[in-house]
Amino acid sequence: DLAVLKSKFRGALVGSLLGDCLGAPFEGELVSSGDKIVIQKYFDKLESPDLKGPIRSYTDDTAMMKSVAKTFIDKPEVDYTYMAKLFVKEYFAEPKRGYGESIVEVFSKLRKRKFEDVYKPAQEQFNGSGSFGNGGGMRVAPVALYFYNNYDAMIDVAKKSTQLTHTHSLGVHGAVFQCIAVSQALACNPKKKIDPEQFCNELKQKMKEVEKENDDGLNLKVEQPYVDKINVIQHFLKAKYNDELDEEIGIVLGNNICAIESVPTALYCFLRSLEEIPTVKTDNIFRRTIQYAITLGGDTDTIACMAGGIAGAYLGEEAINRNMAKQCESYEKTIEMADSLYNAVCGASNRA
Ligand code: R7I
Ligand code: MG
Ligand code: MG
Ligand code: MG
Repeated sequence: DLAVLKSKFRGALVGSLLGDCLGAPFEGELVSSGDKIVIQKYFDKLESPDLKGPIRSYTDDTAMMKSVAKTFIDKPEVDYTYMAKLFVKEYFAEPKRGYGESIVEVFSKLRKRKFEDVYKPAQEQFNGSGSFGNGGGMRVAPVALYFYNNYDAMIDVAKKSTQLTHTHSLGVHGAVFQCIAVSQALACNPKKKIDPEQFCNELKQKMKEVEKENDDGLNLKVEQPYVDKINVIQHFLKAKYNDELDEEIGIVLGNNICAIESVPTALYCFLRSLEEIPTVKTDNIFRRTIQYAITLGGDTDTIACMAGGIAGAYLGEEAINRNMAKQCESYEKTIEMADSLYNAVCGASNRA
C-alpha cells in the first residue's frame, strides 16, 4: 500500500529528528532513577498542545542525515563527492551542532584538498584505522528508504556513504546494522505486532553475511561483534523488564558514541518498547521508544535518533504526536524531505 509506505518514509525521518532533538539536552548525562521521573514529565509536557514551537534544536545527527537525503534527491545516481561537499558545507555553515570531536578533521581536510580523493581523509583518522564512532549509523535512515526495494544497493550505499567519514569496520558495519534495522521495520505491517525474536533472527542472518569481511587484521575481540550483540539483545529481551536491568544494558550493550556500543542498544530500545515499560508511562510505542532510549543516558541524542528512526519506519508518521513533533526544529522540512525521497522512489514517473 503506497499511502502506508509514504507515511513510513515520513515516520523514519521525523522519528529520527525527534530522537535527536529531544534526546540532545540529555547527551552525556548520567541518568538516575530520579531522572526517569524528570524525563517522564518532560515528555508529558511535550505532548501538550499549549506549547509553542519549534524550540528544540537538532544536532549533527540530523544535519548530516539531511545531506544524505539531499544527495539522493538531487543526484539519482549516488554522487559521493556531492555528499561529501554537502557534509562540509553544512558543517562550516553551522559548526556548533555538537559534532564528534574527530570528524571535524575530516571536514577540514576535504575542504583543504578540494575534495580530490573524498575517502582519503576518513581513512587517515586515528592513525589509519579510521573512526568507529556512531556517525555513520545516526545519518543512515535515508539510505534504507531510497533503496528500500534494492537490498544489495542499499548495503553498498550504506557502506560508501559511511566511509566518507568512518572507515573502521565497526563504524561501517554499525551503519549497515542500523540501515538494515530501518529497512526491516519499513517492511513490517504497522497494524501487526512485531515478533522481536524473528526480527533479530532475520537481522542476524544478514549481519553474518556483512561481517564475513571482518578477517582483515583489525584485532577485533570477537569475530562477528554485531552478530554477538544481537545475541545479547535477544538474551535481554527474554528477561522480564525491571528497573535494574537498565543499568546492565548501559554496561553490556553500551550507551556511548562508539557504534558498537550504541547502534545495537538503539534496536534493543525499540524492541523492548513494543511492550509496556513500567517506568515509561505512555501507550504510544513511538514515544516509549525514544523516551526509554533517553532514560538509558549517555549518547542520548544519537541512540534516540536511531531508535526513533526504526520505530517511525515501522509505525508511520501517524504514530508520532504532532505537538511533540512541532517542538522540533525543521519538522516541516523533514516531512518535505521524506516526501521528496518517496517521490524519487515511488513517484509517477518511476512507476511506468
Ligand atoms: O562518529 P562521529 O560522527 O560522532 C558522532 C557522535 C554522536 O553522538 C553525535 O551526536 C555527536 O555527539 O558525536 O565522530 P567521530 O569524531 O569520528 O567519533 C566520535 C568519537 O568517537 C571520537 O571523537 C573519539 O572519541 C571516538 N572514536 C575513537 N576513539 C579511539 N579510536 C571514534 N573512533 C575511534 C578510534 O578509532
Ligand atoms: Mg548529535
Ligand atoms: Mg573521525
Ligand atoms: Mg550523540
